[in-house]
Amino acid sequence: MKAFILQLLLLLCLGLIGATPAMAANLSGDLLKQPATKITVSLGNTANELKFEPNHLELKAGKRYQLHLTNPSQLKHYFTAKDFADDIWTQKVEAGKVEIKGAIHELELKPDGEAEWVFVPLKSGNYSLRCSIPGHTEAGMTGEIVVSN
Ligand SMILES: [Cu+2]
Repeated sequence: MKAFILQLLLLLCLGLIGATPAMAANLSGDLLKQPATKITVSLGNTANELKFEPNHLELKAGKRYQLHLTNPSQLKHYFTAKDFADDIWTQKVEAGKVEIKGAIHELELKPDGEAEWVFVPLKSGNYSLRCSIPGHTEAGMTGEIVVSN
């Protein structure tokens, strides 16, 4: 854990001084060697119900996750958890043949869309998740992400 925190501090410092991605990747080597825990969250379902399945996630700070997001419905949906996104280190988001590196705040998934979000939660906390399409949060398309130490 101590090594992890040191690495993180280095990463954060490098972020501030504008380090090259290669330097950051080198320093985060140990984090990247950690096998990622796979979690799948479905945005909506085939019955077009406005909900996340599951709508409750329990994560550990300092662990690496591969969050597989899928949208099996006929509507577009958002995965919006901005406070959570502020408190994680995103390694990448992969969608189709594109990999996006760096901080991500929100993802929109079109019908039949899929994306992988690989990240490490940095802090414990309770974070809210919602779909920010008008009417969807109100209809119950919400969730909770709990990060513990
Ligand atoms: Cu939605």
